[in-house]
Amino acid sequence: MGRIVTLGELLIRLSPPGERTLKQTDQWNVYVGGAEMNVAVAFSSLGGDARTLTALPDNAVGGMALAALRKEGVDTSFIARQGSRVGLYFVEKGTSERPSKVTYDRAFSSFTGWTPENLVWDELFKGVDVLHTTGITLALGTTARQAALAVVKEASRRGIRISFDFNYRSKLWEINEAKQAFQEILPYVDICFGSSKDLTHILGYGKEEQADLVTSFMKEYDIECFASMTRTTYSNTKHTLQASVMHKQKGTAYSPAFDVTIHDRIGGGDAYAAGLLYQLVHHAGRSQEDQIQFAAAAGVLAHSIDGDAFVLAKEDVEAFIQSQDGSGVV
Ligand code: KDG
Repeated sequence: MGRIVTLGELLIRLSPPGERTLKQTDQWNVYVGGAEMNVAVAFSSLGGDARTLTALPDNAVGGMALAALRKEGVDTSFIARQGSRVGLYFVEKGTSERPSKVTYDRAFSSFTGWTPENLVWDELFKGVDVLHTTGITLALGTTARQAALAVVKEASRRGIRISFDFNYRSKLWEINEAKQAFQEILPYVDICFGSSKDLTHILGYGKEEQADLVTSFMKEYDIECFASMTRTTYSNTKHTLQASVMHKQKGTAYSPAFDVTIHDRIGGGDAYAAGLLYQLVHHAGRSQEDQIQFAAAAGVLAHSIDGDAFVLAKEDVEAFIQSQDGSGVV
């Protein structure tokens, strides 16, 4: 036991170096990302056992992406080699004066045509505690949505905990479509990553006091725990980040608020999700305060790393916590 499986699309990110724009650049930094891939890489880097379920073309680009996952210790043995392309996205880094810009070029990626029909469930789920996916996967079309639901239902039927991050991307779909898809998956979800804005803006909950809002949501879908990360933004280069987790029996715990200098913020939410999953799977007996502090610290550190994926070890996270207040998790 102690293993997680993540399900979603791998994306290759192309970014001009520094603060150059797409039009200006003649050089590119290339990173392997995709929210669910990032969670698998982060979980593995922290010292856990992560497997990922996706599809990549059987060509050199697919091979490059596969190698990047393997390098970080992710189990790639269930990745299908099919279809003709890896999804791409382009990111222009923002400055204190102008926002970052994301442009997707991901239509018809190999993953959007993937179905779970050839999976051997017993093999896939051997030793697995948690299956993690996100709203991005549900946004990638009917085939991806149905595939995700089928995997989630099978995992849930086997007693595997389902972890879901809303990860709403307005460039991928409309709120009404997202609401319907979220309502379909939420009855199977045990661990949910999101914000009160997801609950009000997407699911249509009333704007009551935040604690009541989350409590009503958790009751309605029988969610075991709901984790949120709040960012108070000062600029595109600095913000303050605080995470909280509400457990249906244990109540709510908060991390300290961390001031963050943003080197590269993409993947911060995924590192934080992986950090909490790592704690829930490997340190279930720790206090919620320690667990959420570790998760938030992983999210903070991710902002200091180039690229989408978090590639630090749990010792780095612990050293960072101790450097902040001397009371870190050991
Ligand atoms: O959470 C980080 C992801 O947003 C990034 O890796 C790209 O998966 C991605 C997406 O769809 O935006």
